[in-house]
Amino acid sequence: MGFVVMVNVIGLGYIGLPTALMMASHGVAVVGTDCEPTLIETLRAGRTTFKEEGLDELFAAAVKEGIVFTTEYQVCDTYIISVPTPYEKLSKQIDPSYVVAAVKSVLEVAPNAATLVIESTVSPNTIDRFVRPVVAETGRTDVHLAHAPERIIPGNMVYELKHNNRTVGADDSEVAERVKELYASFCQAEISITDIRTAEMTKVVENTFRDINIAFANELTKICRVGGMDVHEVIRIANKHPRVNILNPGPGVGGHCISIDPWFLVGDYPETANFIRLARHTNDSMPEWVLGRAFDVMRECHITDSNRVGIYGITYKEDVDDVRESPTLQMLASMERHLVADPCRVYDPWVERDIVPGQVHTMEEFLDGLEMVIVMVGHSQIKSHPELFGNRVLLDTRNVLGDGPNIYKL
Ligand code: SAJ
Repeated sequence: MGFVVMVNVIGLGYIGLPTALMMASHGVAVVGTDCEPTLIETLRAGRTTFKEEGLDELFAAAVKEGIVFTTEYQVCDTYIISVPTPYEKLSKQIDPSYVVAAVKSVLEVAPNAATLVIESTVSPNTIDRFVRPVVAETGRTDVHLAHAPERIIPGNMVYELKHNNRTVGADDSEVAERVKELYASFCQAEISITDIRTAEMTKVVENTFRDINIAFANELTKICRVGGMDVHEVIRIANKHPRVNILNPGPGVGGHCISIDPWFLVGDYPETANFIRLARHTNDSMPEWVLGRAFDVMRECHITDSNRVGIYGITYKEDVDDVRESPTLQMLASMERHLVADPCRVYDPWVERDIVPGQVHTMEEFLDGLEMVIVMVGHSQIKSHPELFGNRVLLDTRNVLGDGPNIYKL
């Protein structure tokens, strides 16, 4: 392939790290930079920083190819910026401060004609409004900007990095083609070229599409509960229609993407993004709704001691170790608001570090003395072995445990 471009990946989190590793293992000379010294130490010690299918193998391949990890920004042809983009809780608008800070630091070292590729998800116009002025302040007219939003799904990142179609937005086709060629070093799928604002919008739209579709499934769950119907049977049959594909209802939408990106559109277009806002509120209402449902099941099963009810699953979805914006954390916060006195017993086989009070670290310790379990995450551990729960009462919010007299659904 003979492909040796010096790339500095800025931000080695859930997206930056696999992207850096993927490029390095495909012949690109990569330096990964992160401002967090302990993260760099861990990587230098030969360990990855989160669990993900195929990541350790990819890491080993990248290290073999000579990837370097550092806290310093490098002098490079190309920078890939993949830092977090949270939103302001009140205005619902994007908080571009991490992106802006990264761009400023890059500009201090970037050589003439360097290309800055923003991978972080940003709302449409963020690059025009916040990044271009930073470049203009430095008086630099030689650097190029591009936006190449990531699309990989946690749980299948390594595969999707290679096989998902991608988008590259840039100001001119020559820059776009160069960035495309860089991604084509590992991406075997189609790479569409467009302008920067369109690229920004497509990314936010993709996640909003999914949020709205999950909200629809969640609203159906509530309707079916009130109407005494089995939502899963309704969805199963409705989905046999050739143009219907309803997603899975669940205890809420977590993660750092789908639960956040739609807010960018609501924040920027508050008068018009009504449907999107409602979907967000619907999904955000689910953890509290699960709590109400748990109380109903407890009543029905004559369980009066809430200390004998535990929560299985802390992560935002199955078989990942990411707990950001997780429905379980939202539900625990809601319990606190309702002044539930004792911390609930909580267990997640994917979460080794202590995140919440009441958390235990083995299934045995978790189940000891429990009469009921609220299953918030459908990890493979229980999907393939629902018998682990014995004959306890189960509130199966993910519909993964099958049917049984002790199994209640949302
Ligand atoms: N969920 C449901 N029902 C479903 C599907 C998901 O309740 O039918 C819940 C999950 O349990 C989870 C949340 O929604 O709490 C989001 O999970 P997800 O698997 O749908 O998506 P993420 O957040 O892991 O990754 C998404 C993906 N976007 C789309 O599928 C449009 C991924 O491709 C993006 O790269 C990623 O966001 C991102 O980083 O933006």
